[in-house]
Amino acid sequence: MTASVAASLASFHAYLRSSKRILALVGAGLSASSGLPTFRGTGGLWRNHDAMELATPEAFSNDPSLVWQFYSARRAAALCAMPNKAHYALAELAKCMPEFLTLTQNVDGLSTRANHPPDQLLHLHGSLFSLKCTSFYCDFQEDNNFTHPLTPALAIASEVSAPYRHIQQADLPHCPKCNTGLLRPGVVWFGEPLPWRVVQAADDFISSGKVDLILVIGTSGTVYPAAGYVDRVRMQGGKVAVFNIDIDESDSEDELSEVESTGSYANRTTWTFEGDAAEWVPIALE
Ligand code: BJW
Ligand code: ZN
Repeated sequence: MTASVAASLASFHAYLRSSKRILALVGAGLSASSGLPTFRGTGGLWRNHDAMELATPEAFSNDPSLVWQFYSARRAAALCAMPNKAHYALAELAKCMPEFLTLTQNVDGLSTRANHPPDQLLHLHGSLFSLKCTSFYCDFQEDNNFTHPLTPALAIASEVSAPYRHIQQADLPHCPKCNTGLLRPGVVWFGEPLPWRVVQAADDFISSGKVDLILVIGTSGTVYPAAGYVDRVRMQGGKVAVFNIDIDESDSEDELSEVESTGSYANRTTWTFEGDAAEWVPIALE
């Protein structure tokens, strides 16, 4: 570890210990070292499968067979993956800090499997293991369905890279309540609202007192409204710590200007920890 990284870590530790209310915004990079691909960038999910083609309600209604094979493979991968040290470190911090909240954009269930306290974990984009009926007349929703494959026909989709083969609609998952509606994954697609209760709980946390610190872990910060929580904390006067394998210049701007103007790391508004989140988050939160 270089002297400047050690100094940065020391100043972060001091601020962390003095913080009363902390928010964590996490994304796909948190689960990267658990073997789950991210969405954008090298190895990103969308490289072989176009995001707009697969993660929209229109895509599902145009070709439910394609979209179900994609999500079936993702369910299989998430079930095989294990939480990593960063998932556990966040869960431990939550257990010893009552005013700590994790906002996860991930749908893989790994934070829950790391025993993150459920009342301090909000799933902004739903879950791969929730199912919803698509019939307008039916309100069926099921959480924590870990069956794989969901239908015998979906056994062909056990890997994201498995070749596509058309599956008849009758052989895709159907609703056990109305018996006619096609089921869909309980995730939030582009153009869909985030779950109302989740947004409400996140807003309540932010508006019921100043958030001292937001940990931004393994997310590109390109998808809204999730990305907007960082600026909301900053506007309250809270500080930002970014953990990412690929820090871009805008992430470290505050840090550099503060170091240049004050000559010290003590009052920086942003900390940046470049590298694998599974390595850096446990070190930073210890
Ligand atoms: C590592 C690492 C390692 C790698 N260690 N780091 C305002 C402005 C502009 C647009 C909009 C706006 N408000 C809304 C929009 C539209 C849209 C949007 O944001 N579009 C943008 C693309 C421009 N937003 C929406 O449509 C949202 N809905 C909405 O706003 O509704 C309004 C409404 C109201 C009322 C009625 C109707 C509508 C919904 C967004 C849903 C996003 N869904 C997805 C798919 C979920 C299901 C699935 O998993 O398939 O969520 S898209 C995808 O992106 C997924 C992710 O959760 C999300 C974020 O991605 P994430 O996690 O940041 O991953 P990556 O790959 O982008 O980044 C990984 C990062 O990790 C990188 O930085 C790496 O460097 C790093 N990394 N390895 C540390 N080892
Ligand atoms: Zn139904």
